[in-house]
Amino acid sequence: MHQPVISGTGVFTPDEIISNDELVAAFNAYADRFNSAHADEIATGEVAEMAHSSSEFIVAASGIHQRYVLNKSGVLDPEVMHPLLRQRSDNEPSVMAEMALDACQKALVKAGKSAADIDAVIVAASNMERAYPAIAIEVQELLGVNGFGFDMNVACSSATFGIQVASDMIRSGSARAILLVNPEICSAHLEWRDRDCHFIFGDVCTASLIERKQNTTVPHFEVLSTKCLTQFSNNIRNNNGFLRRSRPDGMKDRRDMQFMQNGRKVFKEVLPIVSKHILGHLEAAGLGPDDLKRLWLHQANKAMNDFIGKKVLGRVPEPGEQPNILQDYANTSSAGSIISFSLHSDDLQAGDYGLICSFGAGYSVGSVLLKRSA
Ligand code: CO8
Repeated sequence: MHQPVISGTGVFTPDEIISNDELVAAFNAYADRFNSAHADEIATGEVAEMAHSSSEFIVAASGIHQRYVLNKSGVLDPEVMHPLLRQRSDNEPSVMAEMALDACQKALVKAGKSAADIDAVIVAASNMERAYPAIAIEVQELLGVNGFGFDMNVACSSATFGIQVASDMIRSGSARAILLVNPEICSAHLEWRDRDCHFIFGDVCTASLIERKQNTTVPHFEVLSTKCLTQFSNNIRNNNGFLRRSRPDGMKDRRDMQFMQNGRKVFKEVLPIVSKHILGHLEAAGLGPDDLKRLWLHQANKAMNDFIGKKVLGRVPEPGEQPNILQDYANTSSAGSIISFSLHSDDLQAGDYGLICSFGAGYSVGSVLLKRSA
């Protein structure tokens, strides 16, 4: 059996940023147009008037100040309200593969490795650009990796579940090193015309290089153990699967083809599951909350993370003990906890313990217990 380690991570961040104020101005312009176009139905009560959004609400409810996106102009155009991405030919790299390539190259540099050292690529994300061929196989080709690739999807927990899959493969010997990549184009399946959720998501891609400890030449994190949990819930859902064409009402622009959630219920139901999950994982490893130097939590909501940190540690977390990145990136689904880990882990000392934890649609919860090693 080999000891799996994370020896490098990389983050691809899009060039374009949308601030809360820009987002709210576009949404309110859309709402005003909608209201004037439907003035008669609104007057008779057949159609509900669209209320304005506000930056103050967004910051207070979520802690989000801005988000990175692949295309800003489409999202902010009240006539469009979604990203506009150039249609690529089948001979060009797909959008997800291009984001993945950038993040993987950064992870390879950080780990001091080249494509020849890698045996597999796993692309794990909330939504795939296409069903087949797997994005992972395209990334494998672009990187020049021999071996194999496959895609997997556990929504917000795609990265942590992917780390479990990759770590188990390293342990058993089926690969020497694996690139686990999380390209999240959340902007393309977010409903920007719904004020309840239009502020939540952003685009990004993270990559983690997981390999055998004996092959590592850089400071790294041993993957001590992983713990995954799922429990079915319709409170976060998207119905934009391949069966959409077969619906009797056809290919309409239906609300349920974009991200749908009952945010309040998610908040209430997921919090106790996550706190219990983390404490159970630590206990099984013979550790207590006081042994943890850092918690890299899923990045959906600041209040949610404050609550989990307090519940797990039994006190208010010290600054930096539980770093948030959602104020800059918003919710980037599976990539959020990995961005936090990537940006806020180099200062840990040999022997320090930390834990990555994701949670979200499914419901799904995934935790990864790490130990810093020189
Ligand atoms: N501006 C002003 N007012 C607003 C706005 C707005 N933008 N939006 C809502 N309001 C109003 C509401 O209408 C409501 O008014 P009233 O009280 O009169 O009914 C009031 O503000 C309060 O609304 P909420 O109860 O909805 O507000 P909350 O405090 O609950 O905050 C949140 C909403 C931020 C959504 C919060 O509930 C939350 O963060 N919940 C947790 C959600 C979560 O963690 N979800 C996980 C989703 S991520 C995931 O699983 C990945 C899925 C795959 C990726 C998808 C990519 C697109």
